[in-house]
Amino acid sequence: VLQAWYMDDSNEDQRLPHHKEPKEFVSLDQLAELGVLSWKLDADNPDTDPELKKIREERGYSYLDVCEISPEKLPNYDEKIRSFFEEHLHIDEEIRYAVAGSGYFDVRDRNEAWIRVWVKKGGMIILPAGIYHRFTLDEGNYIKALRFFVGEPVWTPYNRPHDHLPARGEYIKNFVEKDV
Ligand code: KMT
Ligand code: NI
Repeated sequence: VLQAWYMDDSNEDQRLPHHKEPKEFVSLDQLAELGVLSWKLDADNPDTDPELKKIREERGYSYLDVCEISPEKLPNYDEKIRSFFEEHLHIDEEIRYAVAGSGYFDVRDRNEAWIRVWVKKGGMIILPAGIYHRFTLDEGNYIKALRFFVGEPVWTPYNRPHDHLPARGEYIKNFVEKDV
């Protein structure tokens, strides 16, 4: 449901796994040290799932919508796919919960190496404000994700470099410079 690994540096198809040789996996605890939180939830019952309800209440995720990525369902599909894969940050958390399909959320570690996080059905991920990241579909070419937000959603991506933003400074202070 949730797996993470360091990426190779080949420029091949972004939808391929891009494992290093040999594979180098990253634990969910290591992700948490970068501020990336994740849960495995019951994706067949998101409406009644007490665990999801608790996460939403504790973190104040009042807003919810559904984002389905497929050529049929997403307007401007090709352009969106391209822009999701541009390295960027947000000034708020990016919260996604895969209820069908799967995809890769790539995040930068402390040393700027790419970690690929494979989120499959039942996987929920929170990227902290200010982390540089990108998204791509995998070879399955489909994801249906719930998107959450605290209050009115703002999805603005700030493509790298946007290091002067307060959210970036906060992220660095909390997760890059901190000894863990
Ligand atoms: C984003 O912000 O990158 C997206 O919404 C795409 C991933 S959501 C499945
Ligand atoms: Ni994003």
